[in-house]
Amino acid sequence: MTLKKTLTIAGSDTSGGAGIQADLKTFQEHGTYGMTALTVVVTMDPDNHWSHGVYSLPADVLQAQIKTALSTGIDAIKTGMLSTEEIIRTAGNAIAESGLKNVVIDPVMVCKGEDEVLNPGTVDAMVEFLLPKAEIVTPNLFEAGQLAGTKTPKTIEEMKAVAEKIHQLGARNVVIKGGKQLDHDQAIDLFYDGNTFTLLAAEKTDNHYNHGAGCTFAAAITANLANGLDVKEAVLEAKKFVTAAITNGWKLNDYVGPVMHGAKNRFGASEISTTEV
Ligand code: PXL
Repeated sequence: MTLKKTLTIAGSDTSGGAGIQADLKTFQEHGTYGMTALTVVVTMDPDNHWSHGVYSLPADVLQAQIKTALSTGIDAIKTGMLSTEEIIRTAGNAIAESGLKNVVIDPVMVCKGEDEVLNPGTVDAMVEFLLPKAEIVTPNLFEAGQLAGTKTPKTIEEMKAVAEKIHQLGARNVVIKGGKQLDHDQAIDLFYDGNTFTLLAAEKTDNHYNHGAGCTFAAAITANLANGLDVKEAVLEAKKFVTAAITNGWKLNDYVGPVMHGAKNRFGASEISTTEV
């Protein structure tokens, strides 16, 4: 039996909920064979309120990992936390050389609870080296505003305008994760394929244990593309997967509660509704 191969170019979340750990768990749940190219190691200090340490790997080490993985014939690639401009350029150029269409860009700029953009200049590098290669880009509200060079969208109309801008920058499809943050009675994401805007809505949960939700959503899209779904179907199925994961999020310690990556396959998918807007 051969498996579809999925590669994540991302950081290690030592606590296991986000980053490559989320990606590999999610790939596994989708029956794809996960591979990794590590960009950065993130640690958490239990003696200092779980504050994050961020340790970047050299770009040539990243380059060598991507070369290894691509040589095996990858079906879909996802990018996550890319900590420096050089790392972003290295990833973007390698993706371009691969000629792969199934490219999911999760433009990670902050970890939950830490509110700095990772590094000045990384947003410009993402726009230059990653967006033009994206089959789909998966920003949250803050990241969407940063990529579009506008303020953070707060309404569905503002999300539509920002999605159009990001599409013009070269991403073939855009899904903006409104999640629970929008002033709406459901958890809303907006999908745009260059023609049509579709709202994806799930019931809001009052569970605050959602660490790793963004990585898990993008990894599920990546696996779904590798498994042959079209982009919209891949996004819809990923939303069902991540909603189940969030609904079953759990407390790891006093600081962090990860999603349960395997929840959909154990407890069933969550209901999602779609509406064109
Ligand atoms: O959730 C964003 C994220 C992505 N990647 C890594 C992280 C985090 C947040 O903690 O550690 C490696």
